[in-house]
Amino acid sequence: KNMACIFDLDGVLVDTAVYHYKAWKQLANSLGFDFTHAQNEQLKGVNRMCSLDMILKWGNLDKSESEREELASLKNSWYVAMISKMTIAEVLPGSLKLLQDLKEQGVKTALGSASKNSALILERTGLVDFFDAIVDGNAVTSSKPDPEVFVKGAELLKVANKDCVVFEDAIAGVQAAIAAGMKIIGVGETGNLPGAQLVIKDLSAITIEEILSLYN
Ligand code: G16
Ligand code: MG
Repeated sequence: KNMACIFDLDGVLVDTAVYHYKAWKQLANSLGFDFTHAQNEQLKGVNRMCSLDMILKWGNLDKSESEREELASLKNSWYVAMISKMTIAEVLPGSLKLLQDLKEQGVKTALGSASKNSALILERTGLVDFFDAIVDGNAVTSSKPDPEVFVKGAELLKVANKDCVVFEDAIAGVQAAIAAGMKIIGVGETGNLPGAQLVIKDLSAITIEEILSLYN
């Protein structure tokens, strides 16, 4: 079957969500406020500038365009310092095995990430060679929940949208995959990701057979 698997990066393949959280929290604190864990959930999958805008709103702060650019690049410098030290140990359970199995069985794969730092993360963790196509924050103009990132992946793989399965940990990402007309396997806590066909704890909890059975 001409189908494909499209993987989100942060929170699905690698454990970088914790670094985003630390860096955004440090930025908010430096501006004199804080935000909750529940608020942080809303930032997942959302691109850098949109995340900053949400955070500034929570802190009731109004900033000019140039101040916003500065704050975003400050957060990014802290984040990049953290991910520069990442190792293969931060690849989430089951990710490597599933990517290996998919490659062995000739199932096409794409990365569908909002991050502009995906190249560094894939290089640090040794995952880059498992993807037939890479679509990240540098390749799109609209952020999840817009479907652009996944639609571009399907186009590059030459697979119909309806024959793509998206693996996502974020609400915004699940919404993007729904808008693209794709199937969704949620990664994380059940109940957190309405709209997913299936929610698993991590990628060790799924096999290729189970992925293919979504089509029956
Ligand atoms: C990720 C994260 C988001 C982050 C975004 C942009 O997306 O989940 O929290 O804001 O990328 O990242 P960067 O600042 O590195 O460009 P995904 O889609 O991989 O989960
Ligand atoms: Mg994610």
